[in-house]
Amino acid sequence: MRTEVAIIGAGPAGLLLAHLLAQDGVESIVVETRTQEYVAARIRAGILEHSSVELLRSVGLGANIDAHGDEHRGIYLQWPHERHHLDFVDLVGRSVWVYGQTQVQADLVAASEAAGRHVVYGVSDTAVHDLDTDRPSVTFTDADGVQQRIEAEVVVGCDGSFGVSRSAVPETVRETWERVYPYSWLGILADVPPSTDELIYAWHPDGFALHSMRSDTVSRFYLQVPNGTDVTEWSDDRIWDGLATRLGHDQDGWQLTPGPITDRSVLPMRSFVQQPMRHGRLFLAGDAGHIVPPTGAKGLNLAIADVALLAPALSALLRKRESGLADAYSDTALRRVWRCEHFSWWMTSMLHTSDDPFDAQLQLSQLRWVTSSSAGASGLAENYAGLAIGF
Ligand code: RFL
Ligand code: PHB
Repeated sequence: MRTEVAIIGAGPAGLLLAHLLAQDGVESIVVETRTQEYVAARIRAGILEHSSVELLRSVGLGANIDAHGDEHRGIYLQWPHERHHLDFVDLVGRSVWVYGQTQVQADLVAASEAAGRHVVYGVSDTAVHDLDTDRPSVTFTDADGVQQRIEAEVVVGCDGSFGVSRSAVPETVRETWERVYPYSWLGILADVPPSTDELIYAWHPDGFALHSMRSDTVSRFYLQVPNGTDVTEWSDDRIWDGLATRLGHDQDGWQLTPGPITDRSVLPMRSFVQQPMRHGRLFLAGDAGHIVPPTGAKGLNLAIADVALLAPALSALLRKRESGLADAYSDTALRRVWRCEHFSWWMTSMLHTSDDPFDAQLQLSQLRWVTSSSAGASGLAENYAGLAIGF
Protein backbone atom coordinates (compact mmCIF):
# COMPACT_ATOMS: atom_id res chain seq x y z
CA MET A 1 0.00 0.00 0.00
CA ARG A 2 1.09 3.58 -0.61
CA THR A 3 -0.13 6.73 1.07
CA GLU A 4 1.10 10.12 2.22
CA VAL A 5 0.65 9.66 5.99
CA ALA A 6 0.61 6.25 7.72
CA ILE A 7 -1.16 6.59 11.07
CA ILE A 8 -0.71 3.95 13.78
CA GLY A 9 -3.74 3.76 16.12
CA ALA A 10 -7.45 4.44 15.51
CA GLY A 11 -8.20 6.10 18.86
CA PRO A 12 -9.30 9.73 18.97
CA ALA A 13 -5.83 11.06 18.01
CA GLY A 14 -5.46 8.79 14.96
CA LEU A 15 -8.98 9.15 13.55
CA LEU A 16 -9.12 12.91 14.13
CA LEU A 17 -5.74 13.34 12.45
CA ALA A 18 -6.98 11.38 9.41
CA HIS A 19 -10.09 13.62 9.33
CA LEU A 20 -8.10 16.88 9.55
CA LEU A 21 -5.59 15.76 6.90
CA ALA A 22 -8.40 14.77 4.54
CA GLN A 23 -9.83 18.29 4.84
CA ASP A 24 -6.53 19.55 3.41
CA GLY A 25 -6.57 16.87 0.71
CA VAL A 26 -3.80 14.82 2.36
CA GLU A 27 -4.23 11.01 2.10
CA SER A 28 -3.71 8.66 5.01
CA ILE A 29 -4.14 5.03 6.05
CA VAL A 30 -4.81 4.13 9.70
CA VAL A 31 -3.83 0.76 11.22
CA GLU A 32 -5.26 -0.47 14.52
CA THR A 33 -4.58 -3.59 16.58
CA ARG A 34 -8.05 -3.87 18.09
CA THR A 35 -11.37 -4.48 16.35
CA GLN A 36 -13.61 -1.52 15.53
CA GLU A 37 -16.17 -2.79 18.08
CA TYR A 38 -13.57 -2.98 20.87
CA VAL A 39 -12.31 0.56 20.23
CA ALA A 40 -15.90 1.87 20.09
CA ALA A 41 -16.86 0.28 23.42
CA ARG A 42 -13.93 1.53 25.54
CA ILE A 43 -15.12 3.77 28.37
CA ARG A 44 -12.66 6.52 29.10
CA ALA A 45 -12.66 10.31 29.34
CA GLY A 46 -15.78 12.42 29.81
CA ILE A 47 -14.93 16.12 29.54
CA LEU A 48 -14.17 18.25 26.49
CA GLU A 49 -12.42 21.57 26.92
CA HIS A 50 -13.67 24.73 25.29
CA SER A 51 -10.97 24.64 22.56
CA SER A 52 -11.62 20.96 21.82
CA VAL A 53 -15.32 21.67 21.22
CA GLU A 54 -14.49 24.69 19.03
CA LEU A 55 -12.07 22.62 16.98
CA LEU A 56 -14.49 19.69 16.54
CA ARG A 57 -17.27 22.08 15.51
CA SER A 58 -15.00 23.86 13.03
CA VAL A 59 -14.29 20.59 11.18
CA GLY A 60 -17.88 19.35 10.98
CA LEU A 61 -17.80 17.11 14.07
CA GLY A 62 -19.87 19.30 16.40
CA ALA A 63 -23.48 18.36 15.55
CA ASN A 64 -23.82 15.58 18.13
CA ILE A 65 -21.97 17.57 20.79
CA ASP A 66 -24.47 20.40 20.29
CA ALA A 67 -27.43 17.99 20.25
CA HIS A 68 -26.43 15.60 23.05
CA GLY A 69 -23.52 17.18 24.97
CA ASP A 70 -24.04 19.08 28.18
CA GLU A 71 -22.30 22.43 28.60
CA HIS A 72 -21.08 23.01 32.17
CA ARG A 73 -20.14 26.40 33.60
CA GLY A 74 -17.78 24.88 36.18
CA ILE A 75 -17.21 22.24 38.86
CA TYR A 76 -17.74 21.73 42.59
CA LEU A 77 -14.75 21.26 44.88
CA GLN A 78 -15.51 19.84 48.30
CA TRP A 79 -14.14 18.48 51.55
CA PRO A 80 -16.12 17.31 54.60
CA HIS A 81 -18.95 19.76 55.38
CA GLU A 82 -17.99 22.23 52.63
CA ARG A 83 -18.92 22.32 48.95
CA HIS A 84 -17.88 25.24 46.71
CA HIS A 85 -18.80 25.97 43.09
CA LEU A 86 -16.16 27.38 40.75
CA ASP A 87 -17.86 29.15 37.84
CA PHE A 88 -15.36 29.01 34.96
CA VAL A 89 -17.52 31.23 32.75
CA ASP A 90 -17.48 34.03 35.33
CA LEU A 91 -13.82 33.43 36.15
CA VAL A 92 -12.25 33.04 32.69
CA GLY A 93 -15.09 33.24 30.16
CA ARG A 94 -14.80 29.57 29.11
CA SER A 95 -16.98 26.52 29.73
CA VAL A 96 -16.45 22.75 29.39
CA TRP A 97 -18.68 20.05 27.89
CA VAL A 98 -19.71 16.66 29.24
CA TYR A 99 -19.40 14.47 26.16
CA GLY A 100 -17.87 11.02 26.55
CA GLN A 101 -14.85 9.76 24.63
CA THR A 102 -17.09 6.89 23.48
CA GLN A 103 -19.30 9.47 21.73
CA VAL A 104 -16.30 11.32 20.26
CA GLN A 105 -15.02 8.00 18.93
CA ALA A 106 -18.44 7.15 17.43
CA ASP A 107 -18.56 10.56 15.66
CA LEU A 108 -15.06 10.02 14.27
CA VAL A 109 -15.88 6.51 13.03
CA ALA A 110 -19.08 7.78 11.39
CA ALA A 111 -17.16 10.57 9.62
CA SER A 112 -14.43 8.15 8.58
CA GLU A 113 -16.93 5.67 7.14
CA ALA A 114 -18.96 8.39 5.39
CA ALA A 115 -15.79 9.59 3.67
CA GLY A 116 -14.68 6.03 2.84
CA ARG A 117 -11.35 6.46 4.58
CA HIS A 118 -8.95 3.54 4.82
CA VAL A 119 -8.76 2.12 8.37
CA VAL A 120 -7.33 -1.38 8.86
CA TYR A 121 -8.52 -2.98 12.11
CA GLY A 122 -7.27 -6.14 13.81
CA VAL A 123 -3.58 -5.86 12.80
CA SER A 124 -0.64 -7.32 14.73
CA ASP A 125 3.19 -7.05 14.72
CA THR A 126 3.13 -3.34 13.79
CA ALA A 127 6.65 -2.03 13.11
CA VAL A 128 8.05 1.22 11.68
CA HIS A 129 11.03 1.46 9.31
CA ASP A 130 13.35 3.97 7.60
CA LEU A 131 12.35 6.93 9.74
CA ASP A 132 15.54 8.77 8.75
CA THR A 133 14.53 8.80 5.08
CA ASP A 134 11.66 10.56 3.29
CA ARG A 135 10.17 7.11 2.45
CA PRO A 136 9.36 5.64 5.87
CA SER A 137 7.10 2.60 6.09
CA VAL A 138 4.90 0.63 8.47
CA THR A 139 4.66 -3.16 8.35
CA PHE A 140 2.04 -5.32 10.05
CA THR A 141 0.19 -8.62 9.83
CA ASP A 142 -3.44 -8.13 8.84
CA ALA A 143 -6.45 -9.89 10.38
CA ASP A 144 -6.12 -12.71 7.79
CA GLY A 145 -2.51 -13.32 8.79
CA VAL A 146 -1.06 -11.69 5.65
CA GLN A 147 2.12 -9.55 5.92
CA GLN A 148 1.48 -5.99 4.73
CA ARG A 149 3.58 -2.86 4.16
CA ILE A 150 2.45 0.76 3.90
CA GLU A 151 4.95 3.04 2.17
CA ALA A 152 4.41 6.64 3.21
CA GLU A 153 6.04 10.04 3.39
CA VAL A 154 5.34 10.48 7.07
CA VAL A 155 4.44 8.06 9.91
CA VAL A 156 2.43 9.29 12.91
CA GLY A 157 2.35 7.28 16.13
CA CYS A 158 -1.13 7.71 17.65
CA ASP A 159 -0.86 4.31 19.31
CA GLY A 160 -1.44 5.31 22.91
CA SER A 161 0.44 4.39 26.05
CA PHE A 162 1.20 0.78 25.06
CA GLY A 163 2.08 1.38 21.39
CA VAL A 164 5.27 0.70 19.44
CA SER A 165 5.99 4.16 17.97
CA ARG A 166 7.43 5.83 21.01
CA SER A 167 10.16 3.19 21.37
CA ALA A 168 11.10 3.60 17.68
CA VAL A 169 12.80 6.87 18.68
CA PRO A 170 16.41 5.83 19.43
CA GLU A 171 17.37 5.75 23.09
CA THR A 172 20.23 8.14 22.37
CA VAL A 173 17.71 10.75 21.19
CA ARG A 174 14.75 10.38 23.51
CA GLU A 175 14.29 11.75 27.00
CA THR A 176 11.51 10.49 29.25
CA TRP A 177 9.99 11.58 32.55
CA GLU A 178 7.64 9.51 34.65
CA ARG A 179 5.74 9.65 37.93
CA VAL A 180 3.77 6.65 39.19
CA TYR A 181 1.19 7.49 41.87
CA PRO A 182 0.65 5.29 44.94
CA TYR A 183 -3.10 4.95 44.27
CA SER A 184 -5.55 4.04 41.49
CA TRP A 185 -9.14 4.90 40.55
CA LEU A 186 -12.02 2.47 40.77
CA GLY A 187 -14.37 3.75 38.04
CA ILE A 188 -18.01 2.78 37.64
CA LEU A 189 -20.77 3.58 35.20
CA ALA A 190 -24.33 3.45 36.58
CA ASP A 191 -27.78 3.65 35.03
CA VAL A 192 -28.98 6.41 37.30
CA PRO A 193 -29.59 10.12 36.71
CA PRO A 194 -26.73 12.25 38.10
CA SER A 195 -27.26 13.47 41.67
CA THR A 196 -25.56 16.74 40.75
CA ASP A 197 -25.82 19.35 37.98
CA GLU A 198 -22.01 19.68 37.63
CA LEU A 199 -19.03 17.44 38.50
CA ILE A 200 -18.08 17.10 42.18
CA TYR A 201 -14.39 16.61 43.04
CA ALA A 202 -14.29 15.54 46.70
CA TRP A 203 -11.37 15.39 49.14
CA HIS A 204 -12.12 13.02 52.01
CA PRO A 205 -9.97 11.35 54.73
CA ASP A 206 -11.04 7.95 53.25
CA GLY A 207 -9.75 9.04 49.81
CA PHE A 208 -10.76 11.09 46.78
CA ALA A 209 -14.13 10.65 45.03
CA LEU A 210 -15.48 12.12 41.80
CA HIS A 211 -19.09 12.35 40.69
CA SER A 212 -19.21 12.72 36.91
CA MET A 213 -21.87 11.85 34.35
CA ARG A 214 -22.49 10.85 30.76
CA SER A 215 -26.12 11.90 30.20
CA ASP A 216 -29.39 12.66 32.01
CA THR A 217 -29.72 8.96 32.78
CA VAL A 218 -26.12 7.71 33.16
CA SER A 219 -23.68 8.65 35.92
CA ARG A 220 -19.95 8.02 36.19
CA PHE A 221 -18.14 7.81 39.55
CA TYR A 222 -14.56 7.26 40.69
CA LEU A 223 -13.11 6.28 44.08
CA GLN A 224 -9.45 6.48 45.10
CA VAL A 225 -8.29 2.92 45.92
CA PRO A 226 -4.86 1.42 46.71
CA ASN A 227 -2.73 0.20 43.80
CA GLY A 228 -3.29 -3.47 43.07
CA THR A 229 -6.95 -3.33 44.11
CA ASP A 230 -8.95 -6.27 42.78
CA VAL A 231 -12.25 -4.96 41.44
CA THR A 232 -14.09 -8.01 42.83
CA GLU A 233 -13.27 -6.81 46.38
CA TRP A 234 -15.74 -3.97 45.78
CA SER A 235 -19.37 -5.14 45.96
CA ASP A 236 -22.10 -2.76 44.77
CA ASP A 237 -22.95 -1.93 48.40
CA ARG A 238 -19.34 -1.18 49.26
CA ILE A 239 -19.04 1.12 46.25
CA TRP A 240 -22.25 3.06 47.00
CA ASP A 241 -21.40 3.33 50.71
CA GLY A 242 -17.92 4.61 49.87
CA LEU A 243 -19.31 7.15 47.42
CA ALA A 244 -22.01 8.28 49.88
CA THR A 245 -19.46 8.87 52.64
CA ARG A 246 -16.87 10.61 50.47
CA LEU A 247 -19.36 12.70 48.48
CA GLY A 248 -21.24 13.83 51.61
CA HIS A 249 -24.63 12.08 51.38
CA ASP A 250 -27.12 13.72 53.78
CA GLN A 251 -24.93 16.80 54.29
CA ASP A 252 -26.94 20.02 53.91
CA GLY A 253 -29.78 17.97 52.44
CA TRP A 254 -27.72 16.60 49.50
CA GLN A 255 -28.55 13.01 48.53
CA LEU A 256 -26.65 10.52 46.40
CA THR A 257 -29.00 8.24 44.45
CA PRO A 258 -27.53 4.78 43.75
CA GLY A 259 -28.49 2.66 40.73
CA PRO A 260 -27.49 -0.43 38.73
CA ILE A 261 -23.75 -0.55 37.99
CA THR A 262 -23.12 -1.43 34.34
CA ASP A 263 -19.32 -1.28 34.20
CA ARG A 264 -16.47 -1.21 36.72
CA SER A 265 -12.69 -1.16 36.38
CA VAL A 266 -9.52 -0.12 38.20
CA LEU A 267 -7.24 2.44 36.51
CA PRO A 268 -3.63 2.94 37.62
CA MET A 269 -2.45 6.56 37.47
CA ARG A 270 0.76 7.93 36.05
CA SER A 271 2.36 10.95 34.49
CA PHE A 272 4.73 10.38 31.56
CA VAL A 273 6.35 12.52 28.85
CA GLN A 274 8.69 11.52 26.06
CA GLN A 275 10.45 14.20 24.08
CA PRO A 276 11.05 15.13 21.34
CA MET A 277 7.66 14.28 19.82
CA ARG A 278 9.28 13.98 16.41
CA HIS A 279 12.17 11.93 15.10
CA GLY A 280 12.94 12.17 11.38
CA ARG A 281 9.70 11.31 9.58
CA LEU A 282 8.02 9.91 12.73
CA PHE A 283 5.71 12.17 14.74
CA LEU A 284 4.05 11.24 18.06
CA ALA A 285 0.60 12.49 19.11
CA GLY A 286 -1.69 11.90 22.09
CA ASP A 287 -0.98 9.21 24.68
CA ALA A 288 1.85 7.86 22.51
CA GLY A 289 3.85 10.92 23.59
CA HIS A 290 2.49 11.70 27.03
CA ILE A 291 0.19 10.40 29.76
CA VAL A 292 -1.54 12.32 32.53
CA PRO A 293 -3.45 11.10 35.56
CA PRO A 294 -7.18 11.64 34.84
CA THR A 295 -7.88 14.09 37.68
CA GLY A 296 -7.67 17.17 35.44
CA ALA A 297 -9.62 15.55 32.54
CA LYS A 298 -6.76 16.38 30.15
CA GLY A 299 -5.82 13.14 28.33
CA LEU A 300 -8.32 13.29 25.49
CA ASN A 301 -8.06 17.06 25.17
CA LEU A 302 -4.28 16.89 24.82
CA ALA A 303 -4.64 14.28 22.09
CA ILE A 304 -7.03 16.61 20.22
CA ALA A 305 -4.70 19.61 20.69
CA ASP A 306 -1.68 17.64 19.38
CA VAL A 307 -3.34 16.61 16.13
CA ALA A 308 -4.81 20.09 15.67
CA LEU A 309 -1.21 21.34 15.54
CA LEU A 310 0.15 18.41 13.60
CA ALA A 311 -2.36 18.34 10.71
CA PRO A 312 -1.52 21.83 9.33
CA ALA A 313 2.19 21.10 9.89
CA LEU A 314 2.00 17.91 7.79
CA SER A 315 -0.14 19.58 5.11
CA ALA A 316 2.45 22.35 4.73
CA LEU A 317 5.27 19.78 4.63
CA LEU A 318 3.63 17.49 2.08
CA ARG A 319 1.73 20.00 -0.06
CA LYS A 320 4.03 23.02 -0.11
CA ARG A 321 7.32 21.41 0.94
CA GLU A 322 7.46 23.92 3.81
CA SER A 323 8.97 22.35 6.92
CA GLY A 324 8.70 25.24 9.41
CA LEU A 325 5.57 24.05 11.25
CA ALA A 326 6.69 20.40 11.22
CA ASP A 327 10.08 21.41 12.64
CA ALA A 328 8.35 23.44 15.37
CA TYR A 329 5.70 20.77 16.17
CA SER A 330 7.49 19.03 19.03
CA ASP A 331 8.43 22.22 20.89
CA THR A 332 5.02 23.84 20.32
CA ALA A 333 3.08 20.76 21.43
CA LEU A 334 5.32 20.16 24.45
CA ARG A 335 4.66 23.64 25.87
CA ARG A 336 0.98 22.73 26.25
CA VAL A 337 1.77 19.14 27.24
CA TRP A 338 3.93 20.25 30.18
CA ARG A 339 1.31 22.79 31.30
CA CYS A 340 -1.30 20.00 31.36
CA GLU A 341 1.16 17.62 33.03
CA HIS A 342 1.62 20.16 35.79
CA PHE A 343 -2.10 20.86 36.15
CA SER A 344 -3.01 17.14 36.24
CA TRP A 345 -0.29 16.42 38.82
CA TRP A 346 -1.42 19.42 40.89
CA MET A 347 -5.12 18.46 40.89
CA THR A 348 -4.15 14.86 41.69
CA SER A 349 -1.84 15.89 44.55
CA MET A 350 -4.39 18.31 46.02
CA LEU A 351 -7.24 15.79 46.10
CA HIS A 352 -5.81 12.31 46.83
CA THR A 353 -5.17 11.41 50.44
CA SER A 354 -1.95 9.83 51.70
CA ASP A 355 -0.94 8.36 55.07
CA ASP A 356 0.80 11.60 56.06
CA PRO A 357 -1.37 13.94 58.18
CA PHE A 358 0.87 16.89 57.19
CA ASP A 359 -0.15 16.36 53.53
CA ALA A 360 -3.82 16.51 54.54
CA GLN A 361 -3.38 19.92 56.17
CA LEU A 362 -1.56 21.27 53.10
CA GLN A 363 -4.31 19.93 50.81
CA LEU A 364 -7.09 21.47 52.88
CA SER A 365 -5.26 24.78 52.99
CA GLN A 366 -4.85 24.70 49.20
CA LEU A 367 -8.54 23.82 48.71
CA ARG A 368 -9.62 26.69 50.98
CA TRP A 369 -7.41 29.09 49.03
CA VAL A 370 -8.55 27.91 45.59
CA THR A 371 -12.21 28.27 46.57
CA SER A 372 -11.93 31.62 48.35
CA SER A 373 -9.39 33.62 46.34
CA SER A 374 -10.28 34.84 42.86
CA ALA A 375 -6.62 34.41 41.84
CA GLY A 376 -6.65 30.79 43.06
CA ALA A 377 -10.00 30.01 41.47
CA SER A 378 -9.07 31.65 38.15
CA GLY A 379 -5.84 29.64 37.94
CA LEU A 380 -7.74 26.38 38.29
CA ALA A 381 -10.51 27.55 35.93
CA GLU A 382 -8.08 28.67 33.21
CA ASN A 383 -6.29 25.33 33.24
CA TYR A 384 -9.39 23.15 33.58
CA ALA A 385 -11.44 24.91 30.88
CA GLY A 386 -8.24 24.66 28.85
CA LEU A 387 -5.66 26.83 27.22
CA ALA A 388 -5.83 27.75 23.56
CA ILE A 389 -4.53 25.13 21.14
CA GLY A 390 -1.01 26.22 20.25
CA PHE A 391 -0.41 27.71 23.72
P1 RFL B 1 -5.79 5.79 22.61
O1 RFL B 1 -7.20 6.19 22.79
O2 RFL B 1 -5.19 4.89 23.63
O3 RFL B 1 -5.67 5.14 21.16
C1 RFL B 1 -4.50 4.47 20.76
C2 RFL B 1 -4.91 3.38 19.79
O4 RFL B 1 -3.75 2.75 19.27
C3 RFL B 1 -3.98 1.36 19.22
N1 RFL B 1 -2.67 0.67 19.19
C4 RFL B 1 -2.10 0.19 18.07
N2 RFL B 1 -2.51 0.15 16.80
C5 RFL B 1 -1.69 -0.42 15.87
N3 RFL B 1 -0.48 -0.97 16.19
C6 RFL B 1 -0.03 -0.96 17.47
N4 RFL B 1 1.16 -1.51 17.79
C7 RFL B 1 -0.86 -0.37 18.47
N5 RFL B 1 -0.73 -0.18 19.81
C8 RFL B 1 -1.84 0.45 20.22
C9 RFL B 1 -4.81 1.09 20.46
O5 RFL B 1 -5.54 -0.13 20.38
C10 RFL B 1 -5.70 2.30 20.49
O6 RFL B 1 -6.93 2.09 19.80
O7 RFL B 1 -4.84 7.08 22.51
P2 RFL B 1 -5.13 8.53 21.88
O8 RFL B 1 -5.82 8.43 20.57
O9 RFL B 1 -3.85 9.26 22.03
O10 RFL B 1 -6.22 9.18 22.89
C11 RFL B 1 -5.86 9.49 24.21
C12 RFL B 1 -7.03 9.21 25.14
O11 RFL B 1 -7.64 7.97 24.81
C13 RFL B 1 -6.56 9.17 26.58
O12 RFL B 1 -5.72 10.29 26.88
C14 RFL B 1 -7.66 9.20 27.61
O13 RFL B 1 -8.67 8.27 27.37
C15 RFL B 1 -7.03 8.93 28.96
N6 RFL B 1 -7.99 8.42 29.89
C16 RFL B 1 -8.81 9.31 30.49
N7 RFL B 1 -8.63 10.64 30.25
C17 RFL B 1 -9.45 11.53 30.80
O14 RFL B 1 -9.28 12.73 30.53
N8 RFL B 1 -10.45 11.09 31.68
C18 RFL B 1 -10.66 9.76 31.95
O15 RFL B 1 -11.56 9.41 32.68
C19 RFL B 1 -9.83 8.80 31.35
N9 RFL B 1 -9.99 7.48 31.57
C20 RFL B 1 -8.10 7.03 30.14
C21 RFL B 1 -9.13 6.57 30.96
C22 RFL B 1 -7.20 6.12 29.56
C23 RFL B 1 -7.30 4.75 29.81
N10 RFL B 1 -6.29 3.85 29.27
C24 RFL B 1 -5.43 4.30 28.19
C25 RFL B 1 -5.86 2.66 29.87
C26 RFL B 1 -9.27 5.21 31.19
C27 RFL B 1 -8.37 4.28 30.60
C28 RFL B 1 -8.62 2.83 30.86
C1 PHB C 1 -15.14 11.23 33.44
O1 PHB C 1 -16.33 11.62 33.35
O2 PHB C 1 -14.81 10.11 33.05
C2 PHB C 1 -14.13 12.12 34.04
C3 PHB C 1 -14.47 13.43 34.32
C4 PHB C 1 -13.53 14.28 34.89
C5 PHB C 1 -12.28 13.80 35.18
C6 PHB C 1 -11.93 12.49 34.90
C7 PHB C 1 -12.88 11.64 34.32
O3 PHB C 1 -11.39 14.63 35.78
